[in-house]
Amino acid sequence: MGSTIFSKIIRKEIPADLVHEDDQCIAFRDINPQAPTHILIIPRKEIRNVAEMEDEDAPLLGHLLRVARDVAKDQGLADGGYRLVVNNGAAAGQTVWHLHVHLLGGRALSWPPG
Ligand code: DGP
Repeated sequence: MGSTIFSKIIRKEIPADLVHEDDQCIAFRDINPQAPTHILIIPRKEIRNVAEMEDEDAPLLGHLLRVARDVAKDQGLADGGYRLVVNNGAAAGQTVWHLHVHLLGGRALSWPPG
């Protein structure tokens, strides 16, 4: 049994606005959006973050990027551009300890990030 809020979303114990679902991952809208489109892509497998992924997880993380590409296209972001963010660790702003890719788009995004 997973211990984070995202495990509860995966198990459908709490609701989320799902935009994609397959055997390896789900994608849903962030509850606190930082851009007009802000979607989280998360593996079903419980991996705390990139630092704690196993080498064998590399294809799974590649799958998350492939899904991010397809969701971005579905959301109409492919032409204008979008940003993918993976916060790793507290200093980077990670607050949920289940690996997730943020997909942000629909506005101009400045660089460098805060
Ligand atoms: P991070 O700071 O990188 O760990 O991002 C965690 C994100 O998760 C943050 O943007 C808010 C989002 N979030 C936290 N709890 C929930 C929830 O219950 N539902 C949804 N949809 N998003 C959540």
